[in-house]
Amino acid sequence: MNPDDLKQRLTDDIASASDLAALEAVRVAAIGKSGSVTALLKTLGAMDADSRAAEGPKIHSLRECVTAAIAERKAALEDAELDRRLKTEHVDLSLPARESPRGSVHPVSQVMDELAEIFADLGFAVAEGPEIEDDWHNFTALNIPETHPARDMHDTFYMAGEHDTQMVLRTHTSPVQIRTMMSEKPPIRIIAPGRVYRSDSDATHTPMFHQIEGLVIDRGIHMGHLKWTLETFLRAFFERDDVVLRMRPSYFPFTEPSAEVDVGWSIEKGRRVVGGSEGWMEVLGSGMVHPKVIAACGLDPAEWQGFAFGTGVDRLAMLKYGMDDLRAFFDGDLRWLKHYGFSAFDVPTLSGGVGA
Ligand code: 2NL
Repeated sequence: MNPDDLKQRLTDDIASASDLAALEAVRVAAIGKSGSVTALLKTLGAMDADSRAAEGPKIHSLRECVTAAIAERKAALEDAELDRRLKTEHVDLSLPARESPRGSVHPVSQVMDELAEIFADLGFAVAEGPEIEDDWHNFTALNIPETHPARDMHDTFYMAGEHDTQMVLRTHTSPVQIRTMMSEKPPIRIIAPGRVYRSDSDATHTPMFHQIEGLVIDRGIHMGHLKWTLETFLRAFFERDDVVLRMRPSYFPFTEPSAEVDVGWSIEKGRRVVGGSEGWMEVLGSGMVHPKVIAACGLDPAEWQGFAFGTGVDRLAMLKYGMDDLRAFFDGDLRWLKHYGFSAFDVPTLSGGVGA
């Protein structure tokens, strides 16, 4: 077929291609490997020079025209397709939103909330303070002498402070209580939850962990107040009325007398649970605030007495929710959090709590 006739036929074919697939078929039949225009191009090779000079430009121009016409038709078909979709498709604003990934509350945060809730019921406020402390608030005011092993470089993270002073990552939350005693008048009833740091790392110790301490300062405070408070707190926390306490004499520089507190456990359905007294495990340290500590905070120990206690929040979480490896708390493994994490709506209700 001569180039002019072929051009006419292909122009008709392109114009009548009603969709992209039909247009593609026309393209392949025209300028594809064995297309009609391609076949015409191939005849040039067998021509003598004069015929080639005459026919060459016609055939090449035919190829260009066809290619351009196909591109134009393709754009028109795509526009038409877009118009059709814009007319027929619409956004349904009434559909529910696609769900985005939702986080969960870390067990340590959940337990801190539970503890704050329980102690709020008992009239304790939450106190907070800096994690980078000076030597005086972290050690000296707490009757921890210069030679005490807690001050050892190996046990504590020191850093340089301003004006040639030395600062320390607080090793307990006690400095928060020191600050409260310095700035507020008794009676004082506070808990101090938060991060604390020790240079210690193995299966049962992480260099950062969470502690909660409690402090009561008032007139006429004695060990009976301490024991009742701890018993009431532990029964509310473990949600069992049969939690039994055992207090053993102990030593802390900042309390006198000092007592370690064990809770009784028993075996239920093959698992060890808090409650009863088949065996004992240590959960708290406690005691009557040392007169030297009270005096260091500017209060008269003859007038004001108090009790204090401290425990690990991570450990309490492990005991209450049956977790077995302390290190998993800080791995950031989302699978672990999915298993143990709490929904933001799991506010601590404490059905077996203090007020109940
Ligand atoms: C433990 C023991 C304890 C305290 C913390 C305290 C705070 C002040 C004064 C006196 Cl300001 N005492 N805190 C008392 C006894 C024990 O913690 O085993 N913690 C993990």
